[in-house]
Amino acid sequence: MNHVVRGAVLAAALAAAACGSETSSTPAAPPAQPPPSPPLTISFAEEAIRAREGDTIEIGLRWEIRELANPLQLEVSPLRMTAEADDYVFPANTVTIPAGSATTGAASLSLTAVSDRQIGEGDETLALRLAPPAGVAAELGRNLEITISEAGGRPCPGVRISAIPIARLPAGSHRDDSERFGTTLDMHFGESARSVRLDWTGPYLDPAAPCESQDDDYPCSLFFWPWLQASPTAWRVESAADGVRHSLGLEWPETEHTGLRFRSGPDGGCAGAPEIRCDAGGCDLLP
Ligand SMILES: [Ca+2]
Repeated sequence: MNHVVRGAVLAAALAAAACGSETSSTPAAPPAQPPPSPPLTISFAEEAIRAREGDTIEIGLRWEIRELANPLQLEVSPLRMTAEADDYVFPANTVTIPAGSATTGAASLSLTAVSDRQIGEGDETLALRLAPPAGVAAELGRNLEITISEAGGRPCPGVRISAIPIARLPAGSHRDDSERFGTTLDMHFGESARSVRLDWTGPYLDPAAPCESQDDDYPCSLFFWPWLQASPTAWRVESAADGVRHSLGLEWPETEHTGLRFRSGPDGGCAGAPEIRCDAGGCDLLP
């Protein structure tokens, strides 16, 4: 063995020794341990609830306690999505979870969807979130989503009315190119409302206003005063359970408001002169 070969054998032996030394000095990694379980698990009984304006709904909560030395106050906080603060009442938003070991429990809170004068709000949503005290480790369920649906209004006994949320109409949808809004009123007249009457509330062009028509097909001589600026776009009438149902589409200039006024006919049927008024902010029932 010449010195070159002898050097290579020595280097290989040293490398093998070094490798063997490293292997024998590194301890094997311990097996991965699962993370410790939180002392309790809390969740809502449901993931979503639908409520109608005027309804009071029950919010169910349930928990599983592994080991809890002291009772704790759990906060349930609302997260507004499209709903406003005055769309619901949520008076008690804390729950006391008792101390315990290897046990389960449940509780409930109530939330009321407010019935208001707006009759065309569409669906509104909020969520409820669980929030244990700071420093308490807990496994939390998903937020509870609550959808509040429009209940409409009752201007007279036996009359129900609701509207779809108003929408700006596409440009050029009206002959005079004015910016306009539109909605559809859904009205049900029960048997007890046979004598109720309706009047348009406007908007009407003021007879004293100067006529500005530049359209040869619609000269000022064709205008009749008062000139109603709101227009029905569709009107469907059909018999329904206990009465008649009207679906009335209407549109009006965006800077104005339009609507209907209810009143008694020959046989009475309506106290006062309640009014449905629609403007850029929506449709309201006025007493
Ligand atoms: Ca409403």
